[in-house]
Amino acid sequence: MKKMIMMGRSECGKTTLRQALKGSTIQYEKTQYVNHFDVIIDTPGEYAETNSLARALALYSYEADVVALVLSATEPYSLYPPNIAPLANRPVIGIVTKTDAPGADAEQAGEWLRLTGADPIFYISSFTGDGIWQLLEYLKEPGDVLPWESQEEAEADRNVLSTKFDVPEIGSGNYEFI
Ligand SMILES: Nc1nc2c(ncn2[C@@H]2O[C@H](COP(=O)(O)OP(=O)(O)O)[C@@H](O)[C@H]2O)c(=O)[nH]1
Ligand SMILES: [Mg+2]
Repeated sequence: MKKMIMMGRSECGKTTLRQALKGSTIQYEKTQYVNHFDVIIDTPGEYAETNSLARALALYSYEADVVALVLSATEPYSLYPPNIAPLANRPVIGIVTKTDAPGADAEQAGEWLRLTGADPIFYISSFTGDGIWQLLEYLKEPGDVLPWESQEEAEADRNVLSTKFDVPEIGSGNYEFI
C-alpha cells in the first residue's frame, strides 16, 4: 500500500476514516499525537489549525507516499487556501468525508479541495463505507492484500459503537467508556 498521511482540522473525520479503512468497527478516540498505523499516518487536527505546528506536518509528509487533505462535507467553509498542493513534494489527494451526514454538501467540499490542487478527490462516508473501495484501490500497490476482498464487502455499513457527540440518555444504562 502507498503510505498516506491525513491532514485536516479537528473533527473532519480522519480517525474514523482510518478505522473504516481497516475494519468494520468504529469507536470514538481523540488523536493525541501523530501516529502511524501501518500505512496510514493519522495526525491531530491541531497541527493543521496552528501555524507553528503546521511545519511539523510538512516534515511528517516526507514519511508518506501520499498526502491526503481531508475536508468534511458538512463544512460551511474551507481552511485550505487555493493552490497549496504544490507545496508538498508528494502527490496530494483530497478526501471529502461524512458524505452521509445531514446537511452534507459533498460537491461544495470537493470543489474547495479541487481548488487546492489536490487530485484525485475521493468522496467517502466512513459510516456507510461509500467510496472506501476507490480510495483503497488508489492506495493499493501490486501484491497488496486488502482487508476486504470485494467492493461490496469494503462498502458495507460500519458498526458505529460510539461517536464524539452521542451522549447516552441519562438513566438508560447504555454507556460506553473508552
Ligand atoms: N455522519 C458521519 N459522521 C462521521 C463520519 N466520520 C466521522 N464522523 C464523526 O465526526 C466526529 C469527528 O470524527 P474524528 O474521526 O474523530 O475526526 P478527527 O478529529 O479528524 O480525527 C466523530 O463524532 C465521528 O463519529 C462519517 O463518515 N459520517
Ligand atoms: Mg483524530
